Amino acid sequence: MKPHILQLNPILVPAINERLQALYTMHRLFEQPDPDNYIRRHGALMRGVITGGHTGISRSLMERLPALEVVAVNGVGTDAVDLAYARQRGLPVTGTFGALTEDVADLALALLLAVCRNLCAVDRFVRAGTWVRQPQPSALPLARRFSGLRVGIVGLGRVGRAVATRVAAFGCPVRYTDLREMADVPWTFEPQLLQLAHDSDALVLCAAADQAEGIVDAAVLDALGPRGVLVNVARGRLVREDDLVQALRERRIAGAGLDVFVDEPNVPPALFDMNHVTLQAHRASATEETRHAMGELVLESLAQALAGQRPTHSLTT
Ligand code: 8YV
Repeated sequence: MKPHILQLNPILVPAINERLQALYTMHRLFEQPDPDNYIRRHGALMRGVITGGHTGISRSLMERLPALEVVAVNGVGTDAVDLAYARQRGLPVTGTFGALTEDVADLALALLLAVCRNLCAVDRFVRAGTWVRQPQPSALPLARRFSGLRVGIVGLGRVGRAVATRVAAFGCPVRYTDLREMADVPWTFEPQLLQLAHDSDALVLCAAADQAEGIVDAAVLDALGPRGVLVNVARGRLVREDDLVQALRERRIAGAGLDVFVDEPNVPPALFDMNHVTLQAHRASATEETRHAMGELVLESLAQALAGQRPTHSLTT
């Protein structure tokens, strides 16, 4: 009999879905009209869970899955999984570590360039026919040069390092903050986020959110200042969103490029009218290449755990 796997989020790569279907009896909870009732009826069968980084899995759901042997996160963020409970139960929680680094860093760079060069606002200006109606050069404000800006990286993990490498190629001096200084990188460590913001033209958030909720608040935004740009490709809740909206509204920072939000898919409506903000829909890892590689790691983790081995990418066992 094929093992039963509970899937909390869709996977958008057909080849991965085909292999999941061939190997397992898949239960796609996101397609169920009454998920609670579905778990009541089938929860006892589930030996594995596949979930997204942002979705994770609650302790209460894990408690309703008594046969559970593995939680495979199709992502790198495990902040939405109760890791302490998983450890206590001896459950491996796996991630797709390393698979999405390049694409997330690429999107951070795209957002830096988009905000500095007003890419999306100017695109809207052209599409709306405004250029024809207002052909004078003064109809658009001058943009900001990105090359050479001082970039501060918050969280120098795999993604932070990949962002640092990219912006260094644009001639940007790089500083970073993290829980500790890293001896193997050429960039300058700054232990205080407030000081890093003060010394940066652009702050790029690449940190795990587990112990860093709300670290970017009004004081940090004011330290970044009216010429400063904030980019977030990590988690919305690293930022106090109300403080960010207010700082943008009052032009206390110059702009923001945001892929993640506190309450996705809900984005503060105040941001919709701001031309100095570029918005994405949590898309940093959403390329064919990365999602394929992530799917392979999910398949590998399930296979290892269900064969009684410790999954290579387990965080908890
Ligand atoms: C994905 C993410 O959007 O890796 C993460 O933690 O948030 C993203 O890469 C998500 O996990 C896809 O399911």
